Amino acid sequence: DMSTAELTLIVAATLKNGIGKAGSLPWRLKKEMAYFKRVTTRIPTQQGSTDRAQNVVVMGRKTWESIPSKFRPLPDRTNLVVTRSALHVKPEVDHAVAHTVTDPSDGIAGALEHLERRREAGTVPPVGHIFVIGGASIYEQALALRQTTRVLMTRIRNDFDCDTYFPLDLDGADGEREGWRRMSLAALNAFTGEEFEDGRMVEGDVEYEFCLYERSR
Ligand code: FOL
Repeated sequence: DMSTAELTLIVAATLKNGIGKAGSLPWRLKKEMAYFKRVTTRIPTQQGSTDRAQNVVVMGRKTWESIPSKFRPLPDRTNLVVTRSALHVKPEVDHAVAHTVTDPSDGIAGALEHLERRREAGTVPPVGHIFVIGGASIYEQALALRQTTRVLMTRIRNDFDCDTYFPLDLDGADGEREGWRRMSLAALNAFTGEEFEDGRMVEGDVEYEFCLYERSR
């Protein structure tokens, strides 16, 4: 069931773990965003009757609002917005796609229960991967759950001015203490379905690297 399904965080962050500035992304990286879209959309390789499956993207209300209205709900993915007040997103969601769900209950756990009920009712398609797409407080909630076993981190080498931070230093003592280990590019390719020969990228004057971290349950 959903309440124990593995969760994967996906995030782009600077070396200081900066992820946001003034309610949006501090950078505009076209190829990086294309990677986010491909990876969160691509269905894990099938066994059996999962051919209508969609991945789920779980996000906080502020992240929902940060997505340009022409791009939301993120297409071909079941969008799950975590908020204490259904009023915040409901009018837009009601005009959006049937695959969008909102839930005002207790954080990620409540949202996953909501997803489970929607599955049982048949109002959302079968679930592929579940991605947590932020922001900071949603990442923090997810990192506290043992079912969170992967982080797809795009590490941005340039320094950008940020006011929001990823709540765990994966490469530091805290990451190690909590069991996080950097995996190979082959492991990243296997999980994401990408075919990189090198995870390091350059876009304009910005350098970044696609990384995968895992921990055991
Ligand atoms: N993870 C990574 N690796 N990069 C990100 O930029 C990122 N962003 C968020 C969460 N995890 C991330 C949250 N912010 C869109 C906009 C903001 C956003 C996430 C997604 C968005 O509009 N995505 C569209 C594609 C838009 C485009 O082509 O420009 C989508 O369909 O995914």
